[in-house]
Formats: sequence, structure tokens, C-alpha cells
Amino acid sequence: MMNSVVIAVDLGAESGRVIAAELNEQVKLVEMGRFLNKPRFKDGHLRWDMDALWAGIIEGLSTAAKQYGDRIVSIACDTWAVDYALLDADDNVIEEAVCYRDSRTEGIVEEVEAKFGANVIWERTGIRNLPFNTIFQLLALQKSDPEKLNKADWMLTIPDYLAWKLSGVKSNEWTNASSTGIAKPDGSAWDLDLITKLGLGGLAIFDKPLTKSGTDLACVSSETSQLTGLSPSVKVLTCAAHDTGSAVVLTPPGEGQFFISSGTWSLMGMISGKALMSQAAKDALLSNELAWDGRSRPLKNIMGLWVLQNCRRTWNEEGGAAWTYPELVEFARSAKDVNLVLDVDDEIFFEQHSKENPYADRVIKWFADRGVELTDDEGSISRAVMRGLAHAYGKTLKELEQVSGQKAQQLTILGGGGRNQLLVEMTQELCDCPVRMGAFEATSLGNAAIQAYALGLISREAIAKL
Ligand code: LFR
Repeated sequence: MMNSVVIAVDLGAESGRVIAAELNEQVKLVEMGRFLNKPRFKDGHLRWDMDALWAGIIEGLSTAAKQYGDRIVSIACDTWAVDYALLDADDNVIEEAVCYRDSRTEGIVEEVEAKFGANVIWERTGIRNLPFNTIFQLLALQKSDPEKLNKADWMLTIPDYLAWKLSGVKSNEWTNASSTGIAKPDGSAWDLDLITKLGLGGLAIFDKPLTKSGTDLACVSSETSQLTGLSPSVKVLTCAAHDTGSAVVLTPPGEGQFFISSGTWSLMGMISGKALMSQAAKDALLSNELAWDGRSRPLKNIMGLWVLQNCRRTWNEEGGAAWTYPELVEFARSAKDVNLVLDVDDEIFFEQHSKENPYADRVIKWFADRGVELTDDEGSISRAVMRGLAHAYGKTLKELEQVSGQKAQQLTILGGGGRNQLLVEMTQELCDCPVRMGAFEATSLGNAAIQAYALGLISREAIAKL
């Protein structure tokens, strides 16, 4: 593997990154580009600005091509899950991708549950009914604009879409497919029986196969090569296209090893030989997503740093401040209100910040509704959010232990959330097991590790040691 470079394109809800992974004795990550990700309202819906994201990726890849030239062997893309672009038979994008935080899915889960029962998706897939999951987005689209679905030939989740733009080859990578709520839990195919039952039978988008993580799709297209200066021999691979799937590749193997993939969301769970399908698992709101290697990845979605990110927008965008996250953490350390705990998973915290309904006010109101007066300052609010997260981790870890029958030996924190030292300390206090810090750039590292493994440049054992 000496001297080769693989490129991880990793998009998160706040920003996107193009990262070069130098594969030598150690794997060294070098940032080639970073750009903001700002969904905005367009044609009545909150949509991702796909052109801006694409421009950021091309710029990052061009930088990589200049810096590493022929050392670059491959690229893979990962992003958040569940969202998609629809392509017609002539490869036209039918509409700009809608963001899963758009309100179009409101009420759809309730409709599905009333018609088919609350367990209809869980029983077949082990996936929890999260209102933003792809299946509910598709059902919302079917209601509002069925023509778009009928004329679609491919549904590409966002990383699949980017891989297609880079290579010209369309695919449905299996970790991301598992997050849609309508794929078979072993990743072998779309669950056509379930899809038909839910009223989406016969659509062309589901007559496509699923593709494993680590598949060689093709070389970059000549257009990509021209745009970026990358050699035409650079391969486009699939990694775990679902960012969480790439991040948790770095979970140490063995019994009792749990993870938190900590970023905009906190995903807390484990890698497991089998899906956790008991009633207790369902009650604990777990989702059995697919791991890159075909095992199961039972986890719970916890609202994550999203609430803090949006409070920061209140202070910075509306209030004219310019607080950084480290500053907010320092304020939280010396906050007036020390022990307040916010329920970060309350649905009022799902939608993004708006001028009309600023986040910091939402937090204060949440406490006021419960008869508690929270001091209206950055420190107290940030601290209540972080304590809320740590409490959610403590509770979820107990549930995971119970449902899996495995006592926690170690909890690994993966991703940028690990930089928040106060949150790490609180997590340590509330989770009764040793906490280990994993890589801050876990998603890019996991993405790169899957590429290197697929190319035969690194062993399974070496991945576990990254
Ligand atoms: C994290 C993540 C979560 C998924 C959420 C929405 O970035 O991918 O795993 O539930 O975003 O797609």
C-alpha cells in the first residue's frame, strides 16, 4: 500500500470535505477542500444545493490531483442517509433533492401505521419508523406529485448520485439502501413485497440491484478527469455510502463494544452478527441498519449536536455574535445553571433554525413549559443541551446492553463530536463503562479504509487498528 492515495468525499449536514488518505505505514488524512452545506427553500421545499456541493467536490479533487498526481488510485463518496435524487430514463434529474428535514413527510408515518399497523416496516427490515426515512419521503411524493415517481428510472441516494456524477455508473449501495426502510435486512435486494404492500409496487426505481460497499464501479468519466485533472485510471468505488456506516468501521471488534458516531446526529449502537428484532429492541427505538460487510448495525438516532449547531445560529446569525464551538464549551463549563437536562429528542428540535422560531428560544420555552426557568445565556443553554445528550447516551447504552445481552466493555466516540471535551466528560459520567476516543475524522477514515481494503491494500486486522 506504500505511497498510494485514496480520496474520501464526505458530506455532512453542515459541511462537505474532500480528504486525501495517504496509505503508508500509517494512514494519514490530509484535507483537500472543505465547503459549507446550506440547504435552502426552493420551489416550496427545503432542498440541498447540489450544484454548490458538486462545485466544492470538483475543487477539492482538483487540489488533490495537483498535490498527488498519479499516486491517487480511487475515490468514494459518503453522505448522510435517506435523501435521494430521481433520474428519468434519459438521466435527467427530475427535481433537486429535497432535504429530509423538510416538512413534506408530516403525518405520513401515522397514515402508514393506521393502514398497515405500526410494525409493518419493522417486522421485515428491523428499521424504526423515522418520519424522514426514504420510504416516507417517497410516499409523500406519491401523494403530491406521483408523475415524478412514475417517470423515474433510478433513485440514487446522495452519495450514489455523486458516484454517478464522477463515474457515469449508477448504483444503489447497500448500507444506504438499508436506511430507506424498504431494503431486505441482509442487503440482498429491495423488499418488493413490502414496497408493493405500501403502495409503491411496479416502480422502475426498484427493479435495480443493490451494490455492496467496496465495489469497483468504474474509472472516473472523461468529463470528471478533465474537470479535475485526475488521471482517467482513478477508480470510483463504493464505500459505506451511509456516513455512519463508514464511521463505525473503526469500532473495535469483540463483545460489548459500543459506539457513538457523534456529529450532527449522535448514532449510538454496535456492530452485531444478527439484527436485534425483539419487542424490547423496537421499544428502545433501535434501527438495524446494515454494516459495510453485511453484518447488522443496530443503533439509535439521538438528535446529536444539531441542537447546539442551531442555537449557535441563533446567537451568530440573529444576534451578531461569532461564537466558535470551543467558546460555547467554555461558557458551558462555567454556566449558571449546572444540572438542567434538555430532552434533545423532542420533536420541536427536528426542524432547522428559522428567524421566526430561533433555536435558543425554543430551548428556553421547552424548560418554561415544564415550569423551569433556564438562564437565557449561551453557557446555560449549551450546557443543558450537552447534559441532555449525555443523559440520552446513558439511557440508550443501558437499553442496548439489555437488548443485545452484552455488557458494555467499552464505548468508542467516533467523529467530530469527540472534540467537545465537556460532552465527553459528561458521557463518561453518565455511561457506566470505559469511554475511548476514536478518530475525529472517523467517517473519512472509514471511507478510505473500505477503499483500501477493497483494493487489497490493507487487511481486516489493520482496519481494526486504525
Ligand atoms: C448522520 C446520518 C444518520 C441518519 C441521518 C439522516 O449523518 O446519516 O445516520 O439517520 O444522518 O440521514
